[in-house]
Amino acid sequence: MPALSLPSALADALSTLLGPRGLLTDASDTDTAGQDWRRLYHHPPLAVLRPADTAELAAAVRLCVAHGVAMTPQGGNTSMVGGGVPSGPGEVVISTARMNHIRSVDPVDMTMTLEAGVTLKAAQDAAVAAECLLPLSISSEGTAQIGGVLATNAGGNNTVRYGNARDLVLGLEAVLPDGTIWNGLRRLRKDNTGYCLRQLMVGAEGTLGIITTAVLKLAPALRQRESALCAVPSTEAALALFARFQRHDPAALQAFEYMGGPGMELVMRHIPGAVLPIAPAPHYALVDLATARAGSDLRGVLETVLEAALEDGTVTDAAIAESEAQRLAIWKLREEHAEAQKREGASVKNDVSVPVSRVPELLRRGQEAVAALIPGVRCVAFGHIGDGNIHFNFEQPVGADGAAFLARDHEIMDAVGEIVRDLDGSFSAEHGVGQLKPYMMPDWRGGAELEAMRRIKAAMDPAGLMNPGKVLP
Ligand code: FAD
Ligand code: 2HG
Ligand code: ZN
Repeated sequence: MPALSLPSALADALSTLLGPRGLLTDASDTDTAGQDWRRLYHHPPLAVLRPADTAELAAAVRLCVAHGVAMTPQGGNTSMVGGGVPSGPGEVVISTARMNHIRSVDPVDMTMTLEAGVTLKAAQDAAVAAECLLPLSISSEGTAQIGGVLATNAGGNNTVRYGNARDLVLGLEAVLPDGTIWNGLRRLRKDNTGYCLRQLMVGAEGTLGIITTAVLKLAPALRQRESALCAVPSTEAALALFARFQRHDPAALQAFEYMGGPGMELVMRHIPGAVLPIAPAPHYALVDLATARAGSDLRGVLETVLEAALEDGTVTDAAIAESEAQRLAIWKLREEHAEAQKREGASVKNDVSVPVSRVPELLRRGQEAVAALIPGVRCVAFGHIGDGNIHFNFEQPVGADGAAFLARDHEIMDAVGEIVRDLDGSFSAEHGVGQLKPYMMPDWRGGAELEAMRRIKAAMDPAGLMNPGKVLP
């Protein structure tokens, strides 16, 4: 039976170690820390630990281990799968919020070294100030922290060009589940020295330890950027447009995003200031071109491809951003999809990926399957179509009971999952497994793969106190 309050000896030791700013036990603080972004889970922790640095964090972990208290690492708490909140009572949350220093940005090495609690937006801004680019972009970047972004191997809008978070990590420092500090803060492009611990920590969702500092790889600053919002008649047409840009100038593509009509309607209904620059359409593609080269004719590339597509009906309407403000306004329509969907009511999310060419079939078959299960369900599909990653979400029928709809989440996820499997895809593309999807692991990653994961977990966290109830069933 887990404790309902911090054991007093542990409370005293943590209080001495962390001080009043580093140990929060008020109900309002623990309540917030126990609630996930989607409001699917709510287990207030016994306390929120907010260490100021790696040494404090490691000492706090050692104290928790000595008292047998489970720990949930938490960054910005934007997980879509309940990863950053406890999976039950009796845990503590270890927050990296105070470990938020950017230690250095090096435009020669093209790296930045920063602590886990730096928000992704602050990290991007620091890179820009040094005339570089941190090429990771997600809608939650103002809140999500580097530790959380790495722990989930976040993807987002620029994966199509630069890869996922994993591809940007050169070095890491982490506190292992027993409180040992592992310093792997190297910034080498080549370093083949045994098992790659940093890549094991990336994507482990905090089950193998807590990332405290990272060295990230930077890209050259962008000199020019062009964006367009296009109406397309079908998902096949969206893919055809993607293929044309790839053929015409693959190096220019920075992002290629898909939005269905219903999701866009929700954005227009719920997001103040959202303006659709073209007539409403059944499907939309957002094209983003960018270059670090001087004197490139990006606008020419955009116009050439769009003109041909408009001529043969691949695109039915398009708005090209004429200023940075217009560019941001177009992107806002895409970035606010998650928030608009939340405001509309209860939704079941499927963060799935399939080979890019199979996206239209996925969307067609998936919609049919879920509509047959729940008449009146609303399909809100959008996402990173250039990576084959669709947020294949379903909103409760109008007027339906939200809780009753959410109670059928496994039915919906499994109906979609069956089709995803048939198309050689994945049930978890970029958001991770968290506490929402461990039940799917035996079916999808069973046998040797899951067994190897269990052995790694047991070797690194024999007491099972680091983020229990996440990833592994
Ligand atoms: P948290 O939510 O705090 O934690 C996430 C996981 O990482 C948890 O398992 C937690 O225990 C662990 N963790 C946190 N910090 C550490 C650490 N220092 N060391 C070890 N483990 C740690 N994801 C995408 O991939 N692409 C998107 O485009 C995208 N868009 C989003 C948009 C919105 C509006 C929202 C709410 C979420 C979005 N996400 C997206 C999901 C989310 O995964 C990302 O926001 C981000 O990667 C999580 O960062 P965080 O700091 O909030 O982590
Ligand atoms: C995005 O791409 C995020 O906007 C959130 O990954 C997706 O709400 C979602 O399902
Ligand atoms: Zn996404």
